[in-house]
Amino acid sequence: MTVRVLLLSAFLVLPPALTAETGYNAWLRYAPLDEAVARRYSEVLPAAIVTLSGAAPIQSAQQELIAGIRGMLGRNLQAVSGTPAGSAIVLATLTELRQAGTPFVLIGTLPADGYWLKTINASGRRYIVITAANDRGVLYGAFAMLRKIALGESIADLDEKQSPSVPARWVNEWNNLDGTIERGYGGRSIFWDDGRSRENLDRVRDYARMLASLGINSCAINNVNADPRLLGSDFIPHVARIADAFRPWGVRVALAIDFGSPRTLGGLDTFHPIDPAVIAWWKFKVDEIYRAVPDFGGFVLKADSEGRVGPSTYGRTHADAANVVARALKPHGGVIFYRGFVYDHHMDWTNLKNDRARAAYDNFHELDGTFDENVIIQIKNGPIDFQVREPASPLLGALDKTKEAIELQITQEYLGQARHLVYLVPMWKETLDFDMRVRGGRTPVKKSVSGFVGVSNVGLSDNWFGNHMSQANLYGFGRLAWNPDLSARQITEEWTRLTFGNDSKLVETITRIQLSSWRTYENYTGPLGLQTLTDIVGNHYGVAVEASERNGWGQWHRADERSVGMDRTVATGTGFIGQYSSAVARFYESMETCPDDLILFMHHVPYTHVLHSGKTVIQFIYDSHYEGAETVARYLREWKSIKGRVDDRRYREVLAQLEYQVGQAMVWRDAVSNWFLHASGIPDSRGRVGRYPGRIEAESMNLSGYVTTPVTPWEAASSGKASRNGALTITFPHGKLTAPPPLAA
Ligand code: GCW
Repeated sequence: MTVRVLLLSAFLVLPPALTAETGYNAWLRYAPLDEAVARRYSEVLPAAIVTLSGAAPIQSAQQELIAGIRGMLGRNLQAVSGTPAGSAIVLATLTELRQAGTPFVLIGTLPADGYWLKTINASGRRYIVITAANDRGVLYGAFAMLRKIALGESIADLDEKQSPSVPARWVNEWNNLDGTIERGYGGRSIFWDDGRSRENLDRVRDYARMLASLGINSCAINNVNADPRLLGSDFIPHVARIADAFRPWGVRVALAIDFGSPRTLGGLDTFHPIDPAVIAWWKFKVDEIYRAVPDFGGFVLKADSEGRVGPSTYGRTHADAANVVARALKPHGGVIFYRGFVYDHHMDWTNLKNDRARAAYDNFHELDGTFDENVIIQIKNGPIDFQVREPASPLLGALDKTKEAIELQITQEYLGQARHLVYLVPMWKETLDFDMRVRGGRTPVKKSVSGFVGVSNVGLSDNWFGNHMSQANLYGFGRLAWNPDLSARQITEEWTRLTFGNDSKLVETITRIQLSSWRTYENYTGPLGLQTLTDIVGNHYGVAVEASERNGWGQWHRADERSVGMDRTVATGTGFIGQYSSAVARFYESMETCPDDLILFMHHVPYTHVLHSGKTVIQFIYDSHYEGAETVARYLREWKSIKGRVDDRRYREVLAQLEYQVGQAMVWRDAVSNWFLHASGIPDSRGRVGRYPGRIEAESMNLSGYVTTPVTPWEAASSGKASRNGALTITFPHGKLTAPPPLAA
């Protein structure tokens, strides 16, 4: 007995950061705060929490505050409904407050989803009012309040109004109905399994909670390479189940659609966008969806891209396609996100004037003004495809009479997937802050968009992404969609403190690693605007410098024995640069002003071209790869330096991920630098590339049972060769190693 009591109290005094955590609660852990801090909050927080209506998002707000305050401060708030008798936290819309009368009437307005946190002192009572124009806004206010407490900010005398930068804050989940996820790295779908909605939707509810905590208000639950079956009458009840799970968190369900559905699903002999039967089919289908899901958000459509059918089948425009669907949605208040990611993946690579980067602008620019007002063109941040570095897409800011949304990829497809730590907020900030200089003034991208869409692709893994640190990308996406003026540092510190705790060394270390990680990854996977030098026709993960070339996909870097880079100039190249406003075009067109970071994206130059940094292109490629790999090794050391400040499980899991990344960064370093040494014949001035003293090549060892085989691409293995097939004993100059046979042998 005594032993048990002792053990129990030992458990209670364990510092919270050290208890094992799976990462499931992400930034919504509500870990106990320092006692002194908790006391300060308890002094100003009333004991009761009141709602004035039964609206589900407001009920969620109440439960969330009760749970959060219990977790962080150890206090149990008393839930009350109706006008409070004493001091209280009050959760209500502005209209409900007006109905409640003095002292709750607040004079002021708020846009949809915005919130107002306000302290009211009246007749010796103290009210903390969390209000908004709509239910969802009240919920966002509750999360904001909890965030303040978790971050140690004052709540003593509140009067803070906040509203989102744009009305549409969506995530897309590229989930297939069989439960797989296209470009998903955190396990199988939380929505679908075996052709139907999952029996247990708890994860969906918890995901909606995470989205709500960031102010994300809609989620498209299937792959943009859409399965038409999803619109089938027998399938709509599955969509409705998911909508029910989302609703208490103010998240509307949305669907990706296949433009050929009137034919494949509806049994028509056409999907021609102005055919009366097709128009009627879309209307019928949309009405049917809204009967089952009255708060349905709308559609995402990928048409005429990567093998998807679209209006080009009938020689019609993207506007014809978008509008036929938009008109069906319009009476219900729904919107259609029409993807700007339209390009020809069978382009003739031998034609130096061809350029995939031109595609989005070329396809959509002239259609400006022909889209209905509930159409939003969804434009990837860069003109190619979520590469490690791209300039802002020229289409962002080129549509004056059409709504546009920026599409950012949270899932790290070309950015190390779940295996490399790469934090994307600094990259997104660069695009959002980039001044397109259109309409005669300062026009940063963030001011031109009326929507943010994040391709999230969470899965069933305990921590949703397969990497604890990747959660920061979803967090950062949501925070930027709410307020793109937040700095990368502020977002990172917030996330770190909410996710790992307030210990200052820990916050400083994790923030430093996260903030520099994009540059680090770029350094070893594709510097100077080369784009990610990966297998672009396969899984987009490992190194394959040549994979970009000699195919129709258009991710060309055009490296040959003398020079490298895509000439996108107006003067001699593809003319892509001319798609920007004249001020921006001038800046990229001239090598004098074009930044080093994008030089090979914009220009074709000799390896000996001297950069603004004073280095030649080839030496920069070598140096950046060594620097990138060294920095990952430093991350590992830095992570080890916070052992004991992070709970054991997450510490070990991130440690293992970083250890792996250190090795992979070396593989990338050697493969890319060797490839360029091979191509250019110019040695590394520091003598590292191609010379590895002390390294013993597997194929030069004395192996029994192994067979030496060539590797494709050759640069992915030292000397272009690998040894395979299960031998047991390796004898090399300094000794002997005995290894068990591989399982597959
Ligand atoms: O980056 C590419 C991906 C495809 C994806 C496509 C898109 C869903 O490799 O897997 O398809 O982009 O954005 O549509």
